[in-house]
Amino acid sequence: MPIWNAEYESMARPALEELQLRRLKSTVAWVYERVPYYREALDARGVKPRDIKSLADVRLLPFTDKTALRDTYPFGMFAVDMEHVVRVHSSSGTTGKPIVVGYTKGDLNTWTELTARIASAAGVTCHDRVQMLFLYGMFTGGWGMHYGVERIGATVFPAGAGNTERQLLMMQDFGTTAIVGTPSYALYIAEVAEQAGIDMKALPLRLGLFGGEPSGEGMRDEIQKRLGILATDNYGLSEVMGPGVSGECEHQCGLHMAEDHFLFEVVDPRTDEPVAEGEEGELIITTLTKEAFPVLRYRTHDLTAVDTSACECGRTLARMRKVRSRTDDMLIIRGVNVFPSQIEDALLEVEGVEPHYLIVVDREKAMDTLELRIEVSEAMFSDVMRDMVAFNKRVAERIATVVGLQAKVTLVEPGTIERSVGKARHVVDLRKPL
Ligand code: DLL
Repeated sequence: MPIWNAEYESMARPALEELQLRRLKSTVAWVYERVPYYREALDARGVKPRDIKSLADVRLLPFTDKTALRDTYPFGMFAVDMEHVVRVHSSSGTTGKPIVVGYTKGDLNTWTELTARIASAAGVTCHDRVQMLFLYGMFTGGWGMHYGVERIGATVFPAGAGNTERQLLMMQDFGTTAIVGTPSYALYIAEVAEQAGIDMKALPLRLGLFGGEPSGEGMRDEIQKRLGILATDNYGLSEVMGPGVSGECEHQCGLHMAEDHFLFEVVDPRTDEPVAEGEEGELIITTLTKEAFPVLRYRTHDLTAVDTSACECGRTLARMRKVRSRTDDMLIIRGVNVFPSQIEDALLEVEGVEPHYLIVVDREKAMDTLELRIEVSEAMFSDVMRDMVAFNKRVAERIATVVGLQAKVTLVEPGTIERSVGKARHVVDLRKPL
């Protein structure tokens, strides 16, 4: 299959490293001049942009984490004036204080190139009709993939997430050949289709590009079998760009990383020391070409391992193993990133909620479910049904506002949630690894 940008995707490693070093030096100089946060962080370590002389010198730079991005909310990490920012996105999950990221025209062009790259690696061509199942809006998934697919010249149906019956109707009537969305939604579509008696394998659908949440080989097999397609995985995060950071080619043997635009490190999260190739650790990303929102050594909290061996497709870009877990407690529920602490804060704001609660995440017919089992005070645990229903509604509304997810709220009698002598267990994730 042809490579979208063979010049960069199949570069010899020495030339790639030379390019990375040049770009790293200019990124460090760029943020030092333009972003007070980075200038202070570099000064505090006694590091000047001129100290970056080799790629290994990236380790002189400070790590950046979510806290820094939150503390500078909304635009404090932008390295250009707003007049040069043409698009803003934010991380999913919070309406409280999301992480806000910006793009210049140049950034959008790079982003489009990189999503075109992964769509093309999966096999999308100008002959495809691509139905977008990702959310559009502040989430990077919809828009990010949309422009890349369009650049390839494929026909895009920007359906967005949800309304599964209509999605199926479009797939049948418009002759959709590829879908782009979360793997769990793809599986849900397969189930709805089966119930409706639609034979997906008889449709022209042949490809699926999935990402935004972890999924294993078991999930891939299911999707491929039930939809009759080839399914590839792609990875990214808003803080460094969105989708397009890495993605699988048709050989499905790891996600080719856009090393010409990002410098990737894998470190042992306990010691912060680099791990050997093939060993698992936390992925750390430094952007090399971003203008509006560059990041130095961003801690993704995602666990993976890197493989630089040759791939049959001819790309020389290293591949990262599918991300299956994280170093922190972030949950991804129906594609929305949620920290248990956010749920706790929202819950405790509602009068009558006791700090004894359990967050139960499960999966019903391939769709994630969120249930909150909450102990209410003796006074609240009234037998007046009307009061209980109103209380339930208040809690569910609060969660929907803060976290952006519909939750089932179950009130339980005081004293019924297991107490713990050590760390309280607030989250039960019953989803079986797929
Ligand atoms: O999920 C960007 C994206 C959209 C990637 C569409 C691919 C396709 P965020 O909402 O900021 O951005 O969430 C980023 O989601 O740190 C991972 O923990 C997780 N994640 C994203 N893609 C994958 C994947 C988008 N393919 C966070 N496998 C990341 C596993 C993934 N985890």
